[in-house]
Amino acid sequence: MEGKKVIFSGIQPSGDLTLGNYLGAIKNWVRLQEQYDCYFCVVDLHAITVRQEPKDLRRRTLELLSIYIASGIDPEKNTMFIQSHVPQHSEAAWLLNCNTYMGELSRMTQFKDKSAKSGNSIAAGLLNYPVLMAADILLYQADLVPVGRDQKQHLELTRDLGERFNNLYSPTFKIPEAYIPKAGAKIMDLQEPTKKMSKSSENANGFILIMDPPNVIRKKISRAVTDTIGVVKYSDEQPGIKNLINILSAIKSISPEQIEEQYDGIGYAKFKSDVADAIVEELEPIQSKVKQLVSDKKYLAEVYKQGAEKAKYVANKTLRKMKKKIGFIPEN
Ligand code: ATP
Ligand code: LTN
Repeated sequence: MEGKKVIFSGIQPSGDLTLGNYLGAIKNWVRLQEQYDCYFCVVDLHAITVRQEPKDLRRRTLELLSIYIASGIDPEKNTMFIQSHVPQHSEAAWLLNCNTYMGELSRMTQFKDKSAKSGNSIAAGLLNYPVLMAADILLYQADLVPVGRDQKQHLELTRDLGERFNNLYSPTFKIPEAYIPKAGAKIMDLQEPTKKMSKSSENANGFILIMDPPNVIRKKISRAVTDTIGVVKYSDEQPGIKNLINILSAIKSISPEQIEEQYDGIGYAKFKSDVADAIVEELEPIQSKVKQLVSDKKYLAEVYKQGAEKAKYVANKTLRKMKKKIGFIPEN
């Protein structure tokens, strides 16, 4: 592991995962695991910024870990863990919070969107959440953070907070870069292709879940909104088709231009059925592995315990430095 650059990323166990989460994040993690020292976290502390039913949170946390493993992230080579098992994240978040401005948090697009949906009782955690995300990343001295495009703004804040601390005290944190994939960076809603595909969307036809059965995937793709132009072209005037091209491009690792060429003169029905086949082919083996893994609680426990042990060691090293520099008396 020594000498390898460090990657940190995480997903919240706050709902069922979509094809957007898979193509924007997980699929790239699988690619990156060979070259980097990777930490992949199930960020359960983030999930409680919105109300969670305890039994659903428990089930989803283990299902998410199973999805990581089933997608091809090797527990032997990577550190996979559950955020709440490593209390250093919460502690570092508090320290960073004291150097974060209300203004910069209330400007975050995701906060504005999500708080608008929360009515009058907006949890303070929803505002503070990007500080916890910064703590996640900075504690591991991460070089790269592979995420979808919607997280770019949070990454910029992470960099600002890291630099601020480094300047205020002395160099403590590595300043991380976002790693945003070319093809799957922003998968759009199938019914409203100008909106991000999101698990919290009201119309289930707008998203594909990683665990959707093949017939459901085929139905959702065949109903995906397109246009009346009739050519498979990668253009902003055809957001529905552009989204389907992005999906195919991310799954098959071929460029949008190649897809345009391949479907020159071919109609939407055939194109859609090929996109659906590609998704099914990609997700089916993952689904069967997830089903196996979720019932193997003992194995999952081995993975997350081992992961937390390694994560705690690394996180604690950074946290100790932070506390010392701030002026706290070391315990020993
Ligand atoms: P919600 O959709 O409920 O707002 P979310 O899916 O954005 O939540 P997470 O589950 O934490 O939040 O996202 C995990 C990762 O998936 C992040 O890296 C995020 O950028 C990525 N991601 C989420 N949606 C998409 C999408 N539609 N396209 C590409 N990447 C996405
Ligand atoms: N905020 C992210 C999830 C997240 C994350 C992280 C991603 C929490 N901590 C650290 C990368 C690195 C989101 O997608 N909602």
